[in-house]
Amino acid sequence: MTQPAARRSVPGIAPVARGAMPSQTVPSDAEPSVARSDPWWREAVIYQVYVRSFADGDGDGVGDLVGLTARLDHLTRLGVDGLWLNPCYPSPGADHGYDVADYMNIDERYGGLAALDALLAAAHDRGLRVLLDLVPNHCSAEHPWFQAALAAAPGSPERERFIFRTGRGPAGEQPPNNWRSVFGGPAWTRVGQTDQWYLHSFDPSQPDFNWRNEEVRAYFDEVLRFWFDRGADGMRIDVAHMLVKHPDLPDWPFPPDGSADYNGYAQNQPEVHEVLRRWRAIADSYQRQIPLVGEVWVPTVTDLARYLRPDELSQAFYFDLLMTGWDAAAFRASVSRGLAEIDATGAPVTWTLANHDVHRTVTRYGLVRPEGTVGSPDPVGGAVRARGEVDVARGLRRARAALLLVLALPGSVYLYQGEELGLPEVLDLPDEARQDPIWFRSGGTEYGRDGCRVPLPWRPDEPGLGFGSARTWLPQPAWFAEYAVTRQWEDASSMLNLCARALRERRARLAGAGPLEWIEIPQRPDVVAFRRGAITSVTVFGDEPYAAPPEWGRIVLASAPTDGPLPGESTAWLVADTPPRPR
Ligand code: ISL
Repeated sequence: MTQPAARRSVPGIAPVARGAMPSQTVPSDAEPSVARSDPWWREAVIYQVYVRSFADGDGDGVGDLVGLTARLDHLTRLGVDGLWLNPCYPSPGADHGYDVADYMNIDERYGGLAALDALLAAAHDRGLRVLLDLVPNHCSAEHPWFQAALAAAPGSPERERFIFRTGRGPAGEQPPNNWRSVFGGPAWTRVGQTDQWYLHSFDPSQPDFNWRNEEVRAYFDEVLRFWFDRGADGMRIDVAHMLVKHPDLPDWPFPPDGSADYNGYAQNQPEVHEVLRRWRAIADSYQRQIPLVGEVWVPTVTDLARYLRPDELSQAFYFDLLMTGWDAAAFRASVSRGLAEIDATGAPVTWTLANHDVHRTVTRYGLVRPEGTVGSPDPVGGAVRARGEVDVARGLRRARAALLLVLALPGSVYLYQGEELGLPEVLDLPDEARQDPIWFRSGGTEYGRDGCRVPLPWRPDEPGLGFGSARTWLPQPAWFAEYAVTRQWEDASSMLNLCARALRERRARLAGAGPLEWIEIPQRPDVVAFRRGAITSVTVFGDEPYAAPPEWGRIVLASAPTDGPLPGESTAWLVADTPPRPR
């Protein structure tokens, strides 16, 4: 049921031929001067592809790059500007690719390097950019450097690339400090029965690199150049705030009542900015605009803004809004904070409501009765992966409304695959199917992230719902069929059609529209409205309908059916035939 791909010409994209490796010295930017002055990514909508769950090209139950390339029409029809691929490098898969064993290759299970070249060519041909995912904080324990470190003596140059320390206690049998792994348990693993331990901020199979070591820094310079030379259009940077640790690795004063897990010595150290500046210089040495998009979880928006100084990251996900519940005042405050603090850096705010680490939007907004506290080892896990009774219809209404609100904001937007389908989280995966290391490391107290990673439903009446294999790597629930792509294209009121229309309207009416202007509605504190470019965006957070003043114009798009007042829990975009005069 897919339509032929629309061919768009986008300045700055040079088609990359299958198997070709554009060289760094040969500019691959068709119109560098245009792109230079107006970076393409500032207002881009990027679709996040969790490759193993998007589409399966070889029938083994796991999504791959061949499957993705074959379904790019879905993304062009949706109308996004590009895609970000979660890691698909060779990896034992303990954290599904966030444990990289070879940084300059593509896993054969995803089709190898040839499949990536083919994807780049096909995407560029359609005017879609492709961002890859850099995982620099840690590698896989199977990476040759870590294997060499284990084989080498304490204090050797091989061990210096990682963070090995002598344990505490008479025989070094206690971890060197009190740091905890984000996935649960101590952040240290002992090397056999020796007194040596190595640091892993995540799973023991993901040893942390020592970013105070020049060899590590030089290695990642090479990794970045490798992918940019090959035609990658940008990089998402995994846990960009965590690379550098406090030089003395002191104990962190965790509150004894266990109320906070944040460890200020394990992240957000001043020297991390040296690394980001170095990468920025590399990206800027190319003749095309290459964004570096950071995954940065830091305590405040002010902290976040430090990563976005002009010579550091181009963008960083604005998780503040993702962590905000369905509440008018909180939403508006979060958006204002982002615009004030992030805009001041000169970087665009990079909005996102979902990714592969958090509960799906429909479920977050539809949670009517949370189930006590979440025993999450991860400082933000409890907020973004709360469980309990979910009102799916309500969650979907809110997710539709939130999506329209966000798409009207100035800046760039990241959509997580399945968000365009309004997929809810799969909360009831059988325990034996779960694969997330968080599930194992927390001793089963935190269900982790598998529920947002279930393979996508494409066609309702095929085995595996058209994913490409009958047995998918995580089981799809029967109700996934209702959300299938083909079914949604046929339904004018579907989330997919709403999303596609919103992207079209955004492109047509909001490109280069500049900042927003809030509209105060004192009598309705549950309504958030702003004007931007030709559009007035109005979101009703409460249940009561709201009649927008006639001078705001006619509705061009609404997240819920209406022929008069806007229903509760909806967003509408209005356009006045004569734009209101600036006040
Ligand atoms: O998961 C989180 C939010 O729920 C963050 O607190 C946490 O830091 C996050 O897990 C970091 O994410 C990134 O690095 C991990 C990987 O498992 C995630 O998938 C990735 O997005 C380790 O590489």
